[in-house]
Amino acid sequence: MRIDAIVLRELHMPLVRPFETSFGVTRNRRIVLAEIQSEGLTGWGECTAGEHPFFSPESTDTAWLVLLNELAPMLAAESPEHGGDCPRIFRAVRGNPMAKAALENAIWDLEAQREGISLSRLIGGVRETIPCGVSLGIQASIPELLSIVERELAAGYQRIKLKCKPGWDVEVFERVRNRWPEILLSCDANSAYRLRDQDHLESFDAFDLLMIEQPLWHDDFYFHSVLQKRLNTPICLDESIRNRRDVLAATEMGSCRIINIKLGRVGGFSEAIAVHNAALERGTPVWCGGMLESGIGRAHNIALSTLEGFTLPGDVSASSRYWAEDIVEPAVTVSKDGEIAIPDTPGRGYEARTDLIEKLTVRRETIRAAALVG
Ligand code: OSB
Ligand code: MG
Repeated sequence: MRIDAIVLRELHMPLVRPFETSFGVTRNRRIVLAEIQSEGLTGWGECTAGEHPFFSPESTDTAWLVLLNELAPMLAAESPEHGGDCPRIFRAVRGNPMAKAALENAIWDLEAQREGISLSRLIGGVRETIPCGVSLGIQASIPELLSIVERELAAGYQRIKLKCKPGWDVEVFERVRNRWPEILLSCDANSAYRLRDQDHLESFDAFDLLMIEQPLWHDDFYFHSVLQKRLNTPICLDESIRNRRDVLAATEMGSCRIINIKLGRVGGFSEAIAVHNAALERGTPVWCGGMLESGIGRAHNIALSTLEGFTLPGDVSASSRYWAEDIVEPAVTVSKDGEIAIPDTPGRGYEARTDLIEKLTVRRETIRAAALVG
């Protein structure tokens, strides 16, 4: 496909409520979107980098520079036929997976539109609906958290994930478990613990958690394998898993029993599918993580979640939990039984609201193939 233009935008989007993790509080998202125009069609991708390099080394600002100065010119100089061509096109650039994913996922969206099929079908998805969970941030008090859990369960969500850190963990789990003995409950530490906390982490076993997500260092496999041997609760790796090889290493070493897949963290659909396939071959369940995405990134997460190995409820939830107004039409909604229905229209299945996107844009750059500029 001929690439006519790549438009990069930064949008400012205030969250409806602050989101607190062990690494900080997010109130306002600064989201980079990639819009790729090709032969009358428009593909959209979202860069999931955070405002600060706290989850991973990328941030909104680093991704912007890498997209503008390196990746978008590389892509504009090519005519990729498939989203799957992007890893080769971007191969010279080390790291920066979230920046790469913004462009690669927009090409997958375009490819699905050109083929006249949904993105889910293009990637080989097998589900008509996907099961949804919620990720609940650290709150000012336990009673406040309990009322949020109550609300999300009433809304139908199938799994509650509690962000945790030293000082916001066992007491919280105990209170939630006492009130809801049967629900699927998990926790996510975002690397807040160290090996000296092993006895403390072992005490989490008492709460029948579905998993403990990324308890130790963001880049570690070995010490997670040491910890996993001591725990009955499965460890789930998020931050550590960057590609398919990491799945092989982590499963061989016994670093985890469950894997969280995030499109941005692994660099886009090509690697996400490879990660999924490797996990499926090894019998390791996966689920789709979230990064407080706008509707564009959310649409891609929904398509990814339809692959066979996504057997656990993900962190993909309704637009209204994040945004007063989402930038897609229709907004993402979740049914009373906690499911999202997969759209079957061509491409990502959620229209970009270009007027609203324009209104929220604080900077914009257009990249064209060098031959077209002169
Ligand atoms: O670790 O899964 C995480 C949000 C930002 C950065 C990292 C994570 C998260 C979430 C939120 O848990 C998931 C969501 O609701 O989008
Ligand atoms: Mg996580």
